[in-house]
Amino acid sequence: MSLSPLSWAELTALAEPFVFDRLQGPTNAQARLRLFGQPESAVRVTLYRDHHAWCPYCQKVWLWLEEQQIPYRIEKVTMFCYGEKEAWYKQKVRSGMLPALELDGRIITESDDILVALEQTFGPLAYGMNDRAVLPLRRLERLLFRAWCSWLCYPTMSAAQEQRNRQQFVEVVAMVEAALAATPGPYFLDRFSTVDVVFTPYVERMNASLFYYKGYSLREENPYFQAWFAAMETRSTYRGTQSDFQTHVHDLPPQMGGCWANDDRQTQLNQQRVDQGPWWGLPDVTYPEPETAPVEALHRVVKHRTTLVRVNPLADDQFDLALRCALTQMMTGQACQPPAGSEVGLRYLRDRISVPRDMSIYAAKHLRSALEATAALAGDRQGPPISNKHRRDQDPRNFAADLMRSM
Ligand SMILES: N[C@@H](CCC(=O)N[C@@H](CS)C(=O)NCC(=O)O)C(=O)O
Repeated sequence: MSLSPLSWAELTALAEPFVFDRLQGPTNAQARLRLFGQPESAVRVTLYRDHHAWCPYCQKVWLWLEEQQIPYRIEKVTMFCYGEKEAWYKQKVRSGMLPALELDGRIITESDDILVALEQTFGPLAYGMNDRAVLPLRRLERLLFRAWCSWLCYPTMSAAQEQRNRQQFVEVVAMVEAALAATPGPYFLDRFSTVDVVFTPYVERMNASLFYYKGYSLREENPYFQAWFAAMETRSTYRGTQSDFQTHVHDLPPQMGGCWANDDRQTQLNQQRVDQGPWWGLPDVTYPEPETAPVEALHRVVKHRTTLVRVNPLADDQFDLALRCALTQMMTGQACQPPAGSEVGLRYLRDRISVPRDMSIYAAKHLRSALEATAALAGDRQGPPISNKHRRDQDPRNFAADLMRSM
């Protein structure tokens, strides 16, 4: 039996129990100011990072500040791949590159230099960036990064070349596994430290992109990586910055200049699963799902519903109804028949939920699943494909009114 869709008033009432303190609560991508219980007058730091939380070097600085509980302001800037760089930012940082940090009025760029400046001011995160124990691990991280790029970001002319690139990456992974095995706990040194922060952004992106483009599961094939990811996921700081597979595999190509899939059967299966579900059980997250995940997803959609309806390729009335059907299905678990032809609009949104920009990883799994289940009742047409060259479909100017409201 199909339910009739709940009204926005009913959905808003269901979303109400979700309360979240962006300023003082757990790490989140929406905050513009983080105080950690201190007065605003204590703020000495402004972090300039990208609107969508896609920039890996920004994640590194973001995670460090959250771990150290340094009060800071966040200013969001557009990346070239999804829009036009703000003129005020180019006046501060001529290259427009991210991240940048303002510390007591001084602008610092380059994420490693930023971390060094932060630790000189506020103290190191367990170990300093230039500590004797840290330097070789930082070099190993760059070696891993280069092996990943060589495999993922260049087209290969032959199966033998593809195999060599894979082998080269796997050999560096074995070195990282050995480094992780050399300490008693799950982290790179004897306790959580700046080294884990340095590895986080690209290891997360490697896990997603190799699963999708190469049929290789970094997290599942390497026990020490698995333990490291699991340990990272015990930290609310990491959970707040953590993205999901679907977001990363489509935000990386325009940032990296392309990601090249091999033609393995496993790759095809993984691509189908990441794009079209089911999203449960993917090796992008393993910590237990919080009970609040569906209501979080609802809360976020209700808040931005006017813009979501406006930017959707379907007519406003048709998508408004279809979206309410999907949300009704998400909150009640019962099917709600959407209007004929609305599957394209529902899948358009399914493909553009961005984690953690819009919501946490489990909230997104609920929302993607409800959108897909509802779309499937209408038909099997997919939404317009996502470009590999740019993501101007995500231009933050389309969401300008919402951005003002979320300040
Ligand atoms: N070495 C720099 C690299 C920074 C970098 O490559 N930033 C990219 C984003 S991840 C950037 O700002 N690109 C310009 C843009 O996309 O707008 C650092 O560590 O901070």
